[in-house]
Amino acid sequence: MNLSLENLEKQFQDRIDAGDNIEPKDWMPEKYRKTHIRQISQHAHSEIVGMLPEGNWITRAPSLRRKVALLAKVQDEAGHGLYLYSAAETLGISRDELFNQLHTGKAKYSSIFNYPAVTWADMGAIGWLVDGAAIINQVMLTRTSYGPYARAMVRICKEESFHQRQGFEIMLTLSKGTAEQKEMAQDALDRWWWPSLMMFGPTDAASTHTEQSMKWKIKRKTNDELRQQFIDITAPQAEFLGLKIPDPALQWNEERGHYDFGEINWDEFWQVVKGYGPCNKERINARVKAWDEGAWVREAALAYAEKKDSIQKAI
Ligand code: FAQ
Repeated sequence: MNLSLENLEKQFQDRIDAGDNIEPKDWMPEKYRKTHIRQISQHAHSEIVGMLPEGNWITRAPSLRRKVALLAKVQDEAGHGLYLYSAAETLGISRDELFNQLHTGKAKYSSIFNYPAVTWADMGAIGWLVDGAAIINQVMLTRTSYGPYARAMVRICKEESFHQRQGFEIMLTLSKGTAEQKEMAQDALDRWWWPSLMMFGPTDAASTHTEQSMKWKIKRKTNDELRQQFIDITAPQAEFLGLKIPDPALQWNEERGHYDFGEINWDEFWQVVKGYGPCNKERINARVKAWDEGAWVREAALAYAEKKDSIQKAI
């Protein structure tokens, strides 16, 4: 058997090309493992940090029904974070290290969560646009080549579609409400539209990882393809709501069979990614505070596990 690195890499690529899932104990190139740790952990951190803008509105939801739905959604996001941290751990990195990377700024999380949620309509816009964008990306990831990540995505996508609908329903209620409510919905769309498009990452030309990630079927579609898909689905929904997407260049292009759209402000995107967005500091401080204040819970859980283990051994 030829176990040279070159041959192992070729066999690995053959498996990917044949559509095999890669499982935790399978041989994999170090870069494949690292790319997955980076992407899955960025995704997990996004879910956990993503709880903050909405968590802020649970106590101020306008009715019991809205409160219950929002609470369930935010709890789902915690669950998504946990599946994803578990998937990342199968690649040989500890949960403590993953959190440490988030708290020290070594690991990224989605740019979108560095924007503030200032009105109730933002709960609608986040569900409709942010979860809507997340689903487009994540449906693709149900077919990603790493088994634990792909399987986590199947369940996450089911929950995300409930999230998207609860957001759309908030927008629908507001846009059919009083003039003031409709104005709130429009204002939320104005503020969340462009950051939602940025969630898909830089253009394909500026993306550092897309080419290799497509070869390894980590990604099945490029950033630009997914962004276009999101715009094509969302533009008619805005029309249905009677709201105007804040892009004068947005227009259906019969020839391309897609919507044309205006230039994204990439300077803003990179500023937010580098830590200079409106809420970056606030978000990280909130996560570090939660980690510090939760130390006693981790210690108690550990002490309980050790005690249980020693009783088990003594029997
Ligand atoms: N924000 O070469 P690429 C959610 C970084 S979940 C920050 O194109 P890649 C649920 C990228 O890391 C939302 N950084 O990278 C929810 C790389 O930097 P690095 C999260 C970004 O990985 C809803 C550099 O730019 N979803 O919302 C962003 O091939 C509501 C070059 O970029 C996922 O994480 C960004 N937007 O493609 C929760 C999905 N974009 O690491 C609560 C999984 C790019 O080399 C409420 N991730 N960067 O230092 C992916 O599919 C991919 O990682 C992409 C980026 C598509 C995000």
